[in-house]
Amino acid sequence: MAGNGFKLPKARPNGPPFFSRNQVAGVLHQVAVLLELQGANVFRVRSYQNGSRLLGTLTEDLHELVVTGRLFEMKGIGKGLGSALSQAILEGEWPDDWHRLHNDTPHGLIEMLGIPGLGPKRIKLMHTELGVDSIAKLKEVAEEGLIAPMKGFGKKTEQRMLDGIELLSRFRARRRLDIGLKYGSAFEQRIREIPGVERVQLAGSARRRKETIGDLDIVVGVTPEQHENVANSILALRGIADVKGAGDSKISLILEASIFEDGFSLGHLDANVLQAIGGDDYEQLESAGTIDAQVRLVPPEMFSFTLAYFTGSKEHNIAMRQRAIDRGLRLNEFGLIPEQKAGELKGIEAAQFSLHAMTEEDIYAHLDMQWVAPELREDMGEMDAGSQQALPQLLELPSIKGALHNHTVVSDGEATLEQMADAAQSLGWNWLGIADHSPTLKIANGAPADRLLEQGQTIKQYNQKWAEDGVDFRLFHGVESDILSGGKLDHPDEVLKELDYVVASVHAVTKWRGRDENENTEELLKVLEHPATTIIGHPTGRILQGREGYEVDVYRIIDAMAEHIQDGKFKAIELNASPYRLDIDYRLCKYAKISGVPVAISPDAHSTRGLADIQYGVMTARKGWLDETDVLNTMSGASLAQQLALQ
Ligand code: DGT
Ligand code: CA
Ligand code: ZN
Repeated sequence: MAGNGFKLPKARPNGPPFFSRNQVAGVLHQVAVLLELQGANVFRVRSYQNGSRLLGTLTEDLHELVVTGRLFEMKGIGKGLGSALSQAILEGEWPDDWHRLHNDTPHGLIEMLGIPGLGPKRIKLMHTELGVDSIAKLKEVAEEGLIAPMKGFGKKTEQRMLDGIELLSRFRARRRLDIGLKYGSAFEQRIREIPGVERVQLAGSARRRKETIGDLDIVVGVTPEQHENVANSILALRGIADVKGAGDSKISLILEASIFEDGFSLGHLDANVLQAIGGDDYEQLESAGTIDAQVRLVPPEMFSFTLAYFTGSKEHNIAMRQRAIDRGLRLNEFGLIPEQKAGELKGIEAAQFSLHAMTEEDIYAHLDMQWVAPELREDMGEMDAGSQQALPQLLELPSIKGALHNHTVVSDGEATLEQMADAAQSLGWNWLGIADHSPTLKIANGAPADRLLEQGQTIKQYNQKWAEDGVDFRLFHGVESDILSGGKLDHPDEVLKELDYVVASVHAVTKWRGRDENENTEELLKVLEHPATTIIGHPTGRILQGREGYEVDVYRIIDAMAEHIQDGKFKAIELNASPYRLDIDYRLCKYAKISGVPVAISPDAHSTRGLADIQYGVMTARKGWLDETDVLNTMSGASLAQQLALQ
């Protein structure tokens, strides 16, 4: 998190200039913060802050300014600062007292800067008055109520700090899949551009599309001659906040948001989600966040073995290794080695006897197996299926023809009906479902019945027009109905019967979290009984890194859906594709599949851009073993219309 990049940058080897303007501006900002943490005189602090701001907005070349001496003529750059900067730019040396400032500041104080809304001034105060020198200590004194009585702090500030600590700890541990993939693909792309790199591939949990990522694992294939060059080039890539270790074949790094050329942005967030995930502090945390990356450099002939090993999961690897042992083979990150030939040799030494595998398919084939898609490598049945050539033909993004749960300006969406329909058509979809929020959900501007019905009329007109013009596109009209007390829907039956479908969702999460699993499940079963209910939306209510869902037995919900389907009804379970939710979980997808209950992948889009979240739904569906026939999103508009008419 913030704080990792808090150190003086190393001079680039081929200066002058030894530092870029951005680096110098960053250092001045750090010095100002460190001085503040030490309680230095405000004028001194301000001079560094001003210097940093000045450099940040400079239009002239800094090196040029130093060489010509014009730097000293600039307003706001005093003699002392001017000489320090000249020395840095021309000789690659930062002043000794800046080094000292870094060394003398307790690391814990710098770490505390990562807590949203907490600045150096307050940290300094708490340090002097309460001896707070780490996040752990801050938590302790805040919980004891010692912060609130301090002048200028108060109860609210104290609580905000506790919330901030909690939020920070969640973001430190893991990052969401979408964020992990953003960093992972940006980093992979940069490595790919380095001359001498033969192969590069993201491995680990990101490749397996887990819902959250601990750290990124990247495998690079490079010849021994190019090894050193490539390793050095990787270390020089932008976006690296810190190097934790650089050995012969492994580099451990911390990546930060400066890896993204166009900056880091999150896009529109649904109010419910934002609230659960930390409100306005969330965006600050997410963009100040970092992610660890482990890079392995291996010779090209070893690449597939290393890739397979670091793709994991650990459980899948163990099962694979056992299968190899049964065939007299030793499987590891270096190769697939006949025990007989390897004898006493260990590790990389033994790899000279490895069977050849230029692709992962080759490795699996050596073990008499079908190639297992990375998403399935969780030791959840893929070993058996793979050895019986019975793995599913996993769903792919281009097979998606539409999605049912999306919002417009009629409730809390950003885009109009027309804009959403256009966006769906540009994605190549044949249909789109609109399910705006129902009246009870005030936070999401839930629409009253008359506005909902009016929306239905507009949809009918568009559908008619498309049909007349021979355009293969249609809109379905639904609602995302809140589930009210007693398992009731949020509109009277005569309104509901005008709709093509209903997504029934829980939003009163606090209340639902206060009840037990059985009560919650019973209520969902009740909603499901209503003939208008088609889909249960985000069935567990979890927000990844935000909050746990309410307790609910989704297995029973799926069982009940299966029964309704046998009675000739049409019901589906939602896989909410928002990367904040991924709800239901991939583990439950497989259960829906074997129960014959269709999965509705829902981007839950609140803007045209939001439709693209379908990709995370497809990833999760694949991880849950789903093929084209298991999801309703691959149906043609005509057959979906037929099914919905069964309701
Ligand atoms: P993460 O980073 O927590 O999201 O999850 P992974 O799966 O990326 O795990 P990570 O980064 O600790 O290690 C990457 C892969 O390396 C892991 O999926 C399997 C492999 N691996 C790591 N440690 C072991 C181990 O002790 N035994 C085996 N068989 N494989 C391991
Ligand atoms: Ca990992
Ligand atoms: Zn919802």
